[in-house]
Amino acid sequence: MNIKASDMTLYAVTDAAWTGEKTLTEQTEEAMKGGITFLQLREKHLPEAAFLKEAIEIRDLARKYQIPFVINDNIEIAQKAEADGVHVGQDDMPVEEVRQILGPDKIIGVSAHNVEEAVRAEQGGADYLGVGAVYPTSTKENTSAVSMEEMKKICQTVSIPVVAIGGIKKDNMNVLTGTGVDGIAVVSAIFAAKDIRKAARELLEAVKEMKAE
Ligand code: TZP
Ligand code: MG
Repeated sequence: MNIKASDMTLYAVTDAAWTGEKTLTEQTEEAMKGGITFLQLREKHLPEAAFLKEAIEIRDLARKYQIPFVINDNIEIAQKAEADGVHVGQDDMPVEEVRQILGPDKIIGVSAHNVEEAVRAEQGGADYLGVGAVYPTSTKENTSAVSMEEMKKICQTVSIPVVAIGGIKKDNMNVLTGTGVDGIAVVSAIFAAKDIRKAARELLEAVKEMKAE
């Protein structure tokens, strides 16, 4: 499915590790009110039934706020919850297979770390790419750094939207200026914030400025 590059502006990835007083669904709604433009549900620890329940709840929110919504890795949950699509990494099911299962109308995002992976993903039917890590991050284990030179090359080479990920905050995203990325994907910069709505709003402003530079 063709997605709008503008949907990539502020891409939020959930992390249940940060849920304290508020539930993940409440946190997610706050992020939507703050202006996120895309949402990925990334849930690594829940048993299937609980995962599905959560996915359905968040799908309903995503529809209410009209935000594209994908599920990390789990194609079955994505189908059962009627999500808009899935996001897969290099070690997950190949994008061609995912496309065969989901058909042309669903969104498929792929993580890429270099031009070769980016081109392969695009040729295989990916709708957008997540590229990183821009900075080291404690949110995900075993990430390796992508240089901004490589980021720029990827953006110049593929024609699908590219979103940068990994350790990105309001005050350090300037490194992406001029790379051609369509937006940023963040976990902790939104979900670890005390005021999630405000954090999302400020990030959105900062990305728009960065893209305009
Ligand atoms: N993929 C590459 S880095 C990363 C993922 C899921 C984690 C990004 O989290 P944060 O908290 O925005 O650094
Ligand atoms: Mg994965």
